[in-house]
Amino acid sequence: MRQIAEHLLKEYSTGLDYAGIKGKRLASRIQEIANIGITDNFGSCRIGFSAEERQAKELVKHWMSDAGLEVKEDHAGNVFGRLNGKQPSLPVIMSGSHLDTVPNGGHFDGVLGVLTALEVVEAWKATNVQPNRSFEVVIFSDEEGSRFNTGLTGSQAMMGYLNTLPEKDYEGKSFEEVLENNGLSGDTFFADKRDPSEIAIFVEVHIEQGKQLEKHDKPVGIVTGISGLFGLEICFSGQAGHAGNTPMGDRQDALVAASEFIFVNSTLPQKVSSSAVSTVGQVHVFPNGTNVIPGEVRLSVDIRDIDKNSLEQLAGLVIEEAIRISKAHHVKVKWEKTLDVAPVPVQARMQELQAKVLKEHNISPLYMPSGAGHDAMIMGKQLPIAMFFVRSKDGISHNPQEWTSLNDCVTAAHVLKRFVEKLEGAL
Ligand code: HGY
Ligand code: MN
Ligand code: MN
Repeated sequence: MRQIAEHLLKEYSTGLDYAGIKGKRLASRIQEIANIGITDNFGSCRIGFSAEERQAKELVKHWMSDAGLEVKEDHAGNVFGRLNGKQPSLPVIMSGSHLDTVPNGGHFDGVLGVLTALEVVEAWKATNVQPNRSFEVVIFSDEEGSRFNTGLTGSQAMMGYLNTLPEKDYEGKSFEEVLENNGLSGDTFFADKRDPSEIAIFVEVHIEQGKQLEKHDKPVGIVTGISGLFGLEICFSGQAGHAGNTPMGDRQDALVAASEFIFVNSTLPQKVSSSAVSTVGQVHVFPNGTNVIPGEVRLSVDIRDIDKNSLEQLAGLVIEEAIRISKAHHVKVKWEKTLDVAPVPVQARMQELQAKVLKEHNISPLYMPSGAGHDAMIMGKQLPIAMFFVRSKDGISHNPQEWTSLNDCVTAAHVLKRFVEKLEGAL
C-alpha cells in the first residue's frame, strides 16, 4: 500500500491544526479512501457504480454518522450527510464532490471536496458550533462518467437534467445490471429530483488539476466559471478486408480516416478561441486484427470552452471535418452526442466573499476558469455556486502521480469553513 498518509504528514506544519480542523484525520482519511481500488502502480480505480465506489461511499457514510450527521442516499446513489442548523427550515448550504475516479486516477480528485466538507462538520463538532443554516456534505455518483462515457451522472439525476443513460457500459453490461450490482435500480434511479429551492448554495473544493496556483505559489484559488463540455461519439465505418490481398487503392480503411480526423481535431480549437480544447481520448477499432483492414472505428471527442458560442462553433467544426474526411476516404461517418453541458459562471458576489476569506488567511486571491468539468457546473445551472481550487503538484491529475500537500488540503478546509460561516450574511 502506498504510504500516502505518512508522506502527507511528513511535510505537514501542525500549526495548521486549529479551530477544530485536524491534518492527521484528513491525511488518514485520504489514505483510507485511496486504499479502495488501488491499482498496480498505486493509482486509484473506483469507476462510477463499481464495488469500489460503493465501498468508498459506505466508508464516508460511516464517518458522517460518527460525526453526528443524518445520512441519506437517494436512488441515484448520491449520499447526503446533513447537520441541522438552528433554523432548519432555511435552504441548506451544500458542499462536497465525488469519490469515483477515472480508470487509473489520483487520490485527491473529488475526494478532497468530500473530505474538506466533512472536516468542516468535524471542526464545528469539536468547537460546539451549530450553524444557523443546515449544512449538507454530499457525495455525487459517477462524476467522471468512466462507466457509461457520460459523466456528472449523480448531480444531473439529482437536479433533473438526466432521464436516461446509455444501455450498455464500457464492459457491455446493461445499465440495469450495473445498478443492481450497486444496490440501485433503473426504475427509481431518476426518481429523486431535489427541489432547488431547498438549497441555498453549492460549494465545491477541488484540486486545480493545472499549474496556475503552483506558478503563483498559492495554496487555494477562486474559480470564476466552469467550462462547458460537449461530448461526441463518432463512428467511421468502411470495409473490413484482407490486409495482404487488398491493394492500397482498393480499400475503405476506417482507421486511416479516423487517424486523419484525430490529427485534424487537434488543430481546430485554436480556430475558435485560446481557451477551447478538443480531445480524442478513446478509440475502439473493429475487428482489431493485425491482418485485417479496420472496418469500423468508434472514438470519443471531448470538446470544451468557457465561452458558450465558441464551444458550439467548435462542436460544429469537429462534425464538419469528420464528414469531409469520411468522404475523402470513401467511408461512412455517424455521430452521437454523449454530453452537452453549458459553461457556468460563479456569481461576482460569491467571488468577492471568497476573496475576503482568502485574504483573512493571508492568501492574495488568484482567479481562474476551470477547464475541467465538475458537479458544481450542474448545480450552477439553477443555484448559486462557489468553487475553490487547491494547488496540484506539477499540475498533474487523472494520474497516480496526482498530489496535493497536506498543508494545502488543510488550508482549503479552513477556507471552506470560514466561507460557509460567512455565507450566512451573504445569502
Ligand atoms: O472530465 C472532467 O473534466 C472531470 O474530471 N470529470
Ligand atoms: Mn473531479
Ligand atoms: Mn476528474
